[in-house]
Amino acid sequence: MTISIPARPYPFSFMPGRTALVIIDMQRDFIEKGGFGDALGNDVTRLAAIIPTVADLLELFRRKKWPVIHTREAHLPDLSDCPPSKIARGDAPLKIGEEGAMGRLLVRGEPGNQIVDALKPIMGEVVIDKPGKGMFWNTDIQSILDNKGVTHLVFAGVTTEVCVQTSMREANDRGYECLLIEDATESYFPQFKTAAIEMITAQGGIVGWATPLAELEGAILRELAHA
Ligand code: TIU
Repeated sequence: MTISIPARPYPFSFMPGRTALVIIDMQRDFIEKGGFGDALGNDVTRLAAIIPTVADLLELFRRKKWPVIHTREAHLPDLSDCPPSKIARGDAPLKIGEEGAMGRLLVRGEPGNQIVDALKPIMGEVVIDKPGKGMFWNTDIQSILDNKGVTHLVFAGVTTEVCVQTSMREANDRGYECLLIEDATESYFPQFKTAAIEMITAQGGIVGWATPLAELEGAILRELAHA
């Protein structure tokens, strides 16, 4: 069975069972005050606004028993997996590994590194700690997807033009068909979100597809009606 979803730049088709949801970095570090995103000078409230939509998308995959993968941007406590260039970049008052209001910034196991309560992973869902912006570099994601037979990825999370776009580009280069749920992703910069989605879908879907959650929900309902 194949499900076809209206999307930009043309309908996205996928087979249930070969499709995983990837929720990128919905962690307190980026979404709450006192975290890494806040230390970089960003207005974090923009990102919190998508939590209900991401929760609906997550619930849809859970109901269907389709695979779910959560990522976190996270470094080892000794920062041995963090390039010095990444720590040094910018003039933030707090750097990666320094103590913030929710523990050490972007460090595994710290309170700020946890996924927000509304989207907490449950048993059976994969959680990937990734040291880069992309989800493939220095992680086990490729073998996890291979073992599950996944060929299609549905993306959500933050931020659109940084970790989401980098992960989609990495996935696209590895042959995955990628759909971004455009109201389940957000940026600190609205113009960058718009531009990232345009870049992803331009040139016949050079990186992948984009569509609102309602189109995915509608396509699944239509499929059930025909089943
Ligand atoms: N700063 C910013 O927009 N994003 C990041 O640093 N990481 C992710 O996007 N997860």
